[in-house]
Amino acid sequence: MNASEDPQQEPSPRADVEPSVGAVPAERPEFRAYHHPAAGWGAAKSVTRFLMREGEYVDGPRAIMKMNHENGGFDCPGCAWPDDIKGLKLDLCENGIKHVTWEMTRKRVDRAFFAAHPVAELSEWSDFALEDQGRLTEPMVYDAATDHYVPISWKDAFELVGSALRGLDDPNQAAFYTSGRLGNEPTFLYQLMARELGTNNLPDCSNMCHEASGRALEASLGTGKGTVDLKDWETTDALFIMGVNAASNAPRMLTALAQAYKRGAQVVHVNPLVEAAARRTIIPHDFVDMALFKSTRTSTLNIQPRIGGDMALLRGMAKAILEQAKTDPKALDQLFIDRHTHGFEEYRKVCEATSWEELERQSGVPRKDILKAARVYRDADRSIVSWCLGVTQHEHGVDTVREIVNLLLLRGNLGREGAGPSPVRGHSNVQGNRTCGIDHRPTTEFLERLGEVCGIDPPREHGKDTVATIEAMHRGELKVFVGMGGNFALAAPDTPYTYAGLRGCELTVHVSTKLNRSHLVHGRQALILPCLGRTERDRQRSGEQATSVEDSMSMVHLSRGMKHPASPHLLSEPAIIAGIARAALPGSSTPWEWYIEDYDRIRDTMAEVLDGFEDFNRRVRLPLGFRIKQPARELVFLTPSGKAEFSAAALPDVVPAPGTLALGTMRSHDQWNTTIYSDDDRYRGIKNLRTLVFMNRDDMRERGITEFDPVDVTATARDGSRRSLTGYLAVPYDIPRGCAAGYMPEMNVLCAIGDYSTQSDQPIMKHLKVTVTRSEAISTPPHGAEPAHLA
Ligand SMILES: Nc1nc2c(c(=O)[nH]1)N[C@H]1C(S)=C(S)[C@@H](COP(=O)(O)OP(=O)(O)OC[C@H]3O[C@@H](n4cnc5c(=O)[nH]c(N)nc54)[C@H](O)[C@@H]3O)O[C@H]1N2
Ligand SMILES: Nc1nc2c(c(=O)[nH]1)N[C@H]1C(S)=C(S)[C@@H](COP(=O)(O)OP(=O)(O)OC[C@H]3O[C@@H](n4cnc5c(=O)[nH]c(N)nc54)[C@H](O)[C@@H]3O)O[C@H]1N2
Ligand SMILES: [Mo]
Repeated sequence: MNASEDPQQEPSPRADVEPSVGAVPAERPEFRAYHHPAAGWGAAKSVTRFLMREGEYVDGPRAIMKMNHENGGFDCPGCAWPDDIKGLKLDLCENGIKHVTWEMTRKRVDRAFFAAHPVAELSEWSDFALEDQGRLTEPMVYDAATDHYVPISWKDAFELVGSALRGLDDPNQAAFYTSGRLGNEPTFLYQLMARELGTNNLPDCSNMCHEASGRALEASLGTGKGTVDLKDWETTDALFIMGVNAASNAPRMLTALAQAYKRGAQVVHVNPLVEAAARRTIIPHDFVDMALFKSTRTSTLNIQPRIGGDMALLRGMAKAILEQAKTDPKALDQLFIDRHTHGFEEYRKVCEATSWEELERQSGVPRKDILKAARVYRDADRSIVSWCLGVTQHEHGVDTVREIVNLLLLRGNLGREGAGPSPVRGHSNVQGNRTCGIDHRPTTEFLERLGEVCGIDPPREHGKDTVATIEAMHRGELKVFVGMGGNFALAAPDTPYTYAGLRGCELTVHVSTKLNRSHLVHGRQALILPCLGRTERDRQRSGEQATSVEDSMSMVHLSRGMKHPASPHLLSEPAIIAGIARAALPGSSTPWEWYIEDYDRIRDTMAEVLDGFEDFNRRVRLPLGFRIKQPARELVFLTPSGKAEFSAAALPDVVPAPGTLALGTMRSHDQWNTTIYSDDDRYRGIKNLRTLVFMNRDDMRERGITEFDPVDVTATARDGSRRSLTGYLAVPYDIPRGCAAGYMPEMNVLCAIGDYSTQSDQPIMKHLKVTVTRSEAISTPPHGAEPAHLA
């Protein structure tokens, strides 16, 4: 694979280093439609194979049994799905197990490894190979003279970061990125450090993920979170699952879907692709089902909108409900609308003014199917709408999430059992990060409380998000970049542009567990600071420590690692933050060292600063933890009108221009964001291939493309610049015409830095405007033969 950038764009100094993410690409790619149920024995087999490969069959299973337990144990870092409320002892999934095992590997990246491999050499390795080397063991600093990472003591490492931060003309020349698995306590310290330094530059993965959900819910309901919990999922009459590949990315949701089906609830999936979760599952911890190979349906209706067509579909459903209400007053909950909402008349007018033809065209869904979905919604006493990235990573992501709320408000599906909006968050603590202060646009009230309790004077000026951080690097305005977890270089859009930005920094610092691309695409000076993983024991002066996390449904609970640390030289994330803070702020009156001795002390301060964290230390130790109050759930709306706000936004035009396709980037089954476990995507029937484009057969035919033909994919950005990937293989798939899909992070090359939503500032990762043509660069191999670039 190679990527070319627009000649108008400034080339990156080492644009030769393109992401080469795949695992073992030498094997022949295969594509065979997958017909088996999700989870069940297929998942069990895959886990066994994975545990064998990682050599974890001794420690692995024992540790895994401790995952997601109500008392003790650690929270699965795999996703943000809540733990079973009945304290289910085997509340885990294939991908969670893979994720944890990946952290628990016995392989190590030590000083000998770095001595043997210069950065220039490592830069040629695939991303899979980098992470596959195992756990980082001690702090390393980049030595430009030899192009090697060499060992450095923790003390010197902290001093290096501290002096760089102290030497800045303006604290806004630094940015502090957070990847969403950082626990609440280190999160709180991290934002405190940034604000004590004087900046709100706190970009995070949320800027690429659910920013749109937060902003929409805030505008509609006054608080940027969902209102439901698992009990609601268990009692609802209708579940609408939009834009999420649950079988791969939130597999524990499968159990909830199967149970909903079993008790007769309606389960409607809205996705351009009919994903595995929209078919059947075998519930992995239901031993009878497993033994009898008994699968349960997980869907009663599948709707395939075009990419970006969700808002039109939702508006169509609302229009149908409003039309029905003329003869059937029960179709609307007029009492709820009158009492609790604002802006209904305007919304009704917008719905009435939009023609069915327009709704069909924009959604890509025939009217009869829109009506089918509306009927399910009308007939349900209680409905939940759940969504993930298929809804958020669009130009109009905020409007679409607000349209979800509009629909819910029409029938009073809020503030009562079994009803409400339910975003599925990504990283296991991404929601907690926001709650605990990672926000480049903090509220004045939060800053005032923080300042008062912690005795600092936080800056009021808004900070930079992910995209703004990269742009500031290019302007030379951002000199120090600290990444608290994650893999910024690969996760961010416009790969060569992001690389060049990072390389322009004076210092890049990454707190990580494994070697990744971000360590190799570094600033003039660079540090790798290795930390304890979530599975590992964190021993401090007062004894063993635990940190807390908040799941998608606002439950906060403790997570306690029990494994022996991968190396004696690892520090915990809180300890690393405190070390940097002390070096950067020598005169600080914040008791950094005292906090680290006992995390209860951090929690006591958090209880004073954060809404809903009163009595934090006691409540977090309750079985299953505690739920942060969600005012909208109690029908208290912190909006200017004091009511839930209807949004009457205009319908966007999402129909691709002739000859172009709308392309969504997504995850395969065997990957965790930028971490790739293998080149397979089991539920989509793919083996040994990541450099692919899923296309509608008719779109392929029109272009003279057949299965596995090499193609060039060219994206045109808003500013007219173009970015291409060549030699990808076309795969015919059940996807609406005009739509295409492929994998992140390889395809981030196609996503221009300037193409972010004007509503959420999120990069438009699910809606790239592309052309796909037969690749001229590579001669077409005979069908089934080894494609040239993979051979
Ligand atoms: N195993 C595993 N688990 C994970 C992750 C992982 O990488 N691996 N990542 C975690 C993170 S950070 C996140 S944010 C979540 C991500 O979870 P998902 O949101 O499931 O992530 P994606 O793979 O990007 O898939 C998005 C889905 O949206 C659909 N889609 C694309 N465009 C549209 C559209 O216009 N409308 C609709 N309705 N659907 C559309 C795609 O077909 C796909 O099914 O998962 C989390 N959990
Ligand atoms: N095109 C496209 N791009 C996308 C997306 C998309 O759908 N399409 N999705 C976006 C989304 S939703 C997200 S959330 C971002 C993800 O962006 P990030 O969160 O930045 O990326 P990850 O791949 O999750 O980070 C993996 C790295 O985290 C480190 N790590 C693992 N465990 C720990 C730990 O316990 N502590 C610390 N300190 N480090 C650890 C390891 O070194 C590992 O290499 O990507 C975004 N990028
Ligand atoms: Mo995410």
